Amino acid sequence: MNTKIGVLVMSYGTPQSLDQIEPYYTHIRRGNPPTAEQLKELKDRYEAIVGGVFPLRANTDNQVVALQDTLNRLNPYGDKEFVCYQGLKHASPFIEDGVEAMAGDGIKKAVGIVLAPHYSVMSIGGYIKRAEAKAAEAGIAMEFIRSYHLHPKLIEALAARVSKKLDLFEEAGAERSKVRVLFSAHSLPQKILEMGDPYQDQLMETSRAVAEATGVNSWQFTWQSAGRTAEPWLGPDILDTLRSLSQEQVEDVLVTPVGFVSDHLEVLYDLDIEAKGIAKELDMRLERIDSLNTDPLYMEALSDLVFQAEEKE
Ligand code: FEC
Repeated sequence: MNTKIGVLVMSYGTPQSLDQIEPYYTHIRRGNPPTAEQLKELKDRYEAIVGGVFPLRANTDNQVVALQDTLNRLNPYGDKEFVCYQGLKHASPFIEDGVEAMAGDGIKKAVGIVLAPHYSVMSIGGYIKRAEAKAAEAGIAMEFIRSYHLHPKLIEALAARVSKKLDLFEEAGAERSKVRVLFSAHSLPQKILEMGDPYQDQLMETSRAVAEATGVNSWQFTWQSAGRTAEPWLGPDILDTLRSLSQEQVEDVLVTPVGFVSDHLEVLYDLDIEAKGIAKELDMRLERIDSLNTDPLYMEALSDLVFQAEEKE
């Protein structure tokens, strides 16, 4: 009989209905409930994207299914089978539920991977810490993938999306070399820099690699989706960057959110509604690359990483 290797696929999590937004937001705020005003503002954003549906839910489900299929299709071992379990940071099934489900199925060895390519102690570090603690309690030996921001298949998948959209700009009459490619990612509090966190450097490395792979010279990196807290967050924010680009007479912008791998609020609202709205006011054309979602190359990249981690165990 084949040995079952567990794969804990971790992702941010999203509510499943409008009435779950409050507990979800409270969880993100480490148990502090949002004010009525903050809650309304978040509900309004979810309603604006798809009217009460939460795309990240189905997208994460699809990614987990696609990853399990890819793992078992490319499986280089004759005596092992890979079984994926979901573990979400801020919604059910939580990271701890995923580890418990593996233990319940008798899994003894597992690999943990996050559906986000760049390491920060405040993002991936947090996922791993929770999974490690629960795995130790459940008696599962786990190996973790901390980042994969330069995996060649990830870069290839992102580069293909950038090229496809640049072709569309050209077809619409724009000069390819004049389209400004704006790589973006979720901002984090500035204090991560004093902590020597690799997040910013990894994001720059991904951006540079995609620019090189696509022959793009006119590019820059910008932050997006900063939290609504009093402390300083990494900037410039994309909305300010768009205003500066307008002063530089840039007319065409291709947003490439390298820190996200799925369609969700931070892409569908922060970029497609908010950033596009500002671009319109500034008389700029703003497009964004399609999200990776279940892109086969992305699934292959994740599978390679799982196999490598499994060999280390
Ligand atoms: O579609 C959805 O339902 C969820 C979209 C979503 C993703 C996501 C990814 C990341 N976040 C990261 C860091 C922070 C920090 C705070 C924070 C707050 C929020 C709020 C919402 C939210 N995040 Fe998120 N994030 C998503 C959604 N995030 C909603 C709360 C309202 C707001 O501030 O907009 C601040 C927490 C605090 O108050 O202390 C920090 C990072 C990522 C990318 C890596 C990953 O996916 O884990 C980093 C998707």
